[in-house]
Amino acid sequence: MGKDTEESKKKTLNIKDATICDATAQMLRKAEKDGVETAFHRAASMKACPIGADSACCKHCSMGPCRLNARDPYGKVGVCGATIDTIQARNFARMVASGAAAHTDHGMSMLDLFREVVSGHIKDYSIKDPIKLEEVAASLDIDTEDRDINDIAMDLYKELERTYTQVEGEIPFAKRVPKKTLETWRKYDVVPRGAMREIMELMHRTHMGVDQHYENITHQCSRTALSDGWGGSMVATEISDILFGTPKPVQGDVNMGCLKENEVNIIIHGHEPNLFESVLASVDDPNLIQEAKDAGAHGLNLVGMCCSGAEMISRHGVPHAGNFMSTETILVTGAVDAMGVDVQCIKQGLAQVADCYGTKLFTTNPRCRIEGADHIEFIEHKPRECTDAIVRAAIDRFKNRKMPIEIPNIKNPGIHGFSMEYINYMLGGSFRSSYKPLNENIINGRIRGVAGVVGCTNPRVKQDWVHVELVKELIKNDVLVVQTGCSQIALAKAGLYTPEAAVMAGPGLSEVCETVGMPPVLGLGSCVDNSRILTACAEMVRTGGLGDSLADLPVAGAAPEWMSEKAISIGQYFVASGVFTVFGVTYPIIEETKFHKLLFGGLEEMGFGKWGFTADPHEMAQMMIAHIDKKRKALGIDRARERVLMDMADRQKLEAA
Ligand code: NFS
Ligand code: SF4
Repeated sequence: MGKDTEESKKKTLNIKDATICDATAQMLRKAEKDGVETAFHRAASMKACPIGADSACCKHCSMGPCRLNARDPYGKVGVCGATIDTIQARNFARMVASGAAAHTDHGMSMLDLFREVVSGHIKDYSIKDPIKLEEVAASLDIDTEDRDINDIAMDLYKELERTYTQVEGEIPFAKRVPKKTLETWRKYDVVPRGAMREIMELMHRTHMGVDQHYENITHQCSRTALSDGWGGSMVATEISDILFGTPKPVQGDVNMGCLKENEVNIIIHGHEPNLFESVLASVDDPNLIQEAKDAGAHGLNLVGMCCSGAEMISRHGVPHAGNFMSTETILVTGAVDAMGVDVQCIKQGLAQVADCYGTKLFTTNPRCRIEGADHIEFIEHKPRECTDAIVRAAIDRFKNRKMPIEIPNIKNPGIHGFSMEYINYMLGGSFRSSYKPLNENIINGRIRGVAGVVGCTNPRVKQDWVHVELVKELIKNDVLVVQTGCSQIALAKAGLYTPEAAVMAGPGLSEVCETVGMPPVLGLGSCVDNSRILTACAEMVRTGGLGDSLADLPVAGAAPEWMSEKAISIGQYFVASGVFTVFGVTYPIIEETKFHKLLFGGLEEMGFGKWGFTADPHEMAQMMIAHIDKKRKALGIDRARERVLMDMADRQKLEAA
């Protein structure tokens, strides 16, 4: 009986309001027929805790947990006397610490791998992009002239290790930060030392009875977040490029139609590219292909999801089946023979769904095990042991498929794989490879500004809808959009990753796209590749004509469907770098409190960027465009845009006549 009442309390999911992804919707309908529950269903039946949503509670000690009132935030304080601003700032800080820890731990793993490859202990990987190695080394003042590539690499390793372990001094990539931005950071003492130190200090300061001034906590939030953006994440990107190749535009398919009924389907979902690279080697192995054929399959089909998938489509054109909110639903196809996961954004709910459909679910990283999933440890010194075993398990499951299979027949082709280096080359051409043409097009107004639209999907909002509406509105207004992670996949599914999508852009942006042959939306890869946006912005400042600091640039950022603590760390490092950053879904701080005012305005007055919030994509676009226009005006380039649009209108009239 208890179960019945529980069941009857469950709100039914309205699939039409849950997602605009047709494949996901089709699988949600099938899941309901099959009696299978997903995060969509759980979100519908579980209301978010209203006190937690406002960040109005503290459980940092056992005198509490203390609960304040969001409607009267200054009406009371915690048992220790902590005010609402302290409590919110500490909660926010812990999100930053956790998010930054995730990215920097990932980056540190990449760096460990790099060391082992360079020292010859790991033979399965090698330096794929020596040019990038030299460029990164040179950017850190490491001598590259007439030196052995391995010596340069070892020096680079030692230098980059400071990103994590350094106790005093500035992290290596602080050298990439424009001078005026760095001056602001130094003034407020937020230049990161090493990430480990910053995260440790932030955890210390947010302990009961330590830092109880929201402004002081916020500065340590900035320092920790910057150790992610210009530290851990940037190292992850640069090292992955050096080891696995710097992305260049490549054609790739997205969506669930990438699964193939007559092949052994293997999905890799997570964040670290090394696992994926080795599975790629496994599925290319003639012996394993033969084993698949012997089992009656036409071949092995490797497909990515989430961030490591976004990285693999960018680097190799490996097909991508969907973003975060589709990881459970894709198992409902019954066609996934094995799913291998490593770290981050792996729902525990996967185990249950995998079990329902007989999909073999494997964890591979010592940091992440899931009850009910099998664990095959991925050991970098012998990676193929793990990845071959995953492939064999998939073949075995293929042979014994019991479930009826239903694969949504939807596949969206597009061009992925833009990098800071390629944007350089693409716009400048091989002879004058530089950011000058980008800056010129911004100065003359064809491109109004640049927006980074990134981050997760979240079952509290209609999947993909906020991303897609926002990006369409931005490009219509001549804002060039760069993307990463699950947002990139949302727009690729909506068809915006083709050069033909340029017709959806405003007259100025579409002219640039047509001249260069690029889509109006550029995918840069995974969430750690947000660091590519920082590097590109720094390059725009260095190239000249758009101000002296990152805060001067006509750029803005958004994570319209965010859900993870990593997103908060990313948001804070963009804000601390000088960028106006808008989040959707919800914002975990009570409006009109002092801490809120600091994040949403006070920081900007100090020379940083600021936060913004709205759940509405159209309003979000207008906020970002207004900010871009404000920056254009401050740079004195607002008139140029009016002129160029007028010229274009004249020309169009002439053409029409
Ligand atoms: Ni970013 Fe990637 Fe996706 Fe969000 Fe998760 S996969 S690191 S956190 S959900 S974009
Ligand atoms: Fe309450 Fe203060 Fe303890 Fe937090 S730290 S639970 S506000 S007494």
